[in-house]
Amino acid sequence: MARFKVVGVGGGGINAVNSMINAGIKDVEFISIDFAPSTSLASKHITLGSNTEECAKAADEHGEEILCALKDADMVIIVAGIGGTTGTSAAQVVAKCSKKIGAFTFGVVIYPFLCEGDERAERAKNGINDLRNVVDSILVIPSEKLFNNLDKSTSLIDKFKEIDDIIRHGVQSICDIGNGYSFVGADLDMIKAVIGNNKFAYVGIGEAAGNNAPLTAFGEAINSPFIEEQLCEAKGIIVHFIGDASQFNLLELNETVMNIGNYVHPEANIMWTGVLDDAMGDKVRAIVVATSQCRDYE
Ligand SMILES: Nc1nc2c(ncn2[C@@H]2O[C@H](COP(=O)(O)OP(=O)(O)OP(=O)(O)O)[C@@H](O)[C@H]2O)c(=O)[nH]1
Ligand SMILES: [Mg+2]
Repeated sequence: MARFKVVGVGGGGINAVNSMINAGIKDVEFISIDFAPSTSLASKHITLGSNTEECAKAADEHGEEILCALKDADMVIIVAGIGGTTGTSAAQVVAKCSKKIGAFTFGVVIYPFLCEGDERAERAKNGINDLRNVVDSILVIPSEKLFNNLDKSTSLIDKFKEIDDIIRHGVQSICDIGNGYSFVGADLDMIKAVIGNNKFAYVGIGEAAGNNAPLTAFGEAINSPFIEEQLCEAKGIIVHFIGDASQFNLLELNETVMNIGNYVHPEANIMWTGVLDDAMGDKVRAIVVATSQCRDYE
């Protein structure tokens, strides 16, 4: 089995990690890092213990402790809200430590809502552009794009939870594939080949039931607000299905996977995988992680 370590850095990162722990993601070790003791449910918490202004320096000073926590990992997934102080600066330190031990390093960052202000947005952009230089691949969740389907009862916290769920499903899929649970052969090296090598990744999720559920779920995933128009330029795509065995009709599945190439760049590296879960009932979930070459985040 591959060894996965997921590190939540700062308040947003730790909340996202807590949601994974509450949902019972298996075969993953969780670590959290914040400047103060926190509400983290991770088995290992590192307190940087300085005022937040000195966060980058404090994270550097905890390099040995971070290296020790990451030890033996094959893949390190760093989750942080970007644009604040702790996540933005300490995520880079964690990424450097992860590269140092030779782990495949995947950054997952939550980009702030517009209403959080220009200053935060500017810090977030700079933070992403710095982080992308020290990870193998970076997935940015642009929170602002969740502004469709809003009504007066939607709270900011609801939207944070929605983002946490998307990250959780993405992380669970990567770990399941990497651990060999897919019913079509796949492993961590194949994931690395598709999403690695200095890429920008984006994620979409869809769910459907009934006739042709895999195809409908895939359609919903690629039309999700985080994917949209960029997909045609994607040079890599992983399409992962979760559902009960009865939902994977061979003809339907075949039609769905043969279709993937129509939506991405002609040279795209395409990978599809699936995991059985009878708790899904008559539903199929499709999780799409697509990648394009890294560029400056604007
Ligand atoms: N999905 C999600 N995003 C969050 C959550 N909390 C904060 N964020 C986002 O993450 C960004 C960074 O915020 P925090 O993670 O609280 O900041 P921090 O890294 O702890 O930094 P400081 O508190 O400033 O030291 C925010 O601008 C929000 O957009 C959360 O619970 N879930
Ligand atoms: Mg904080």
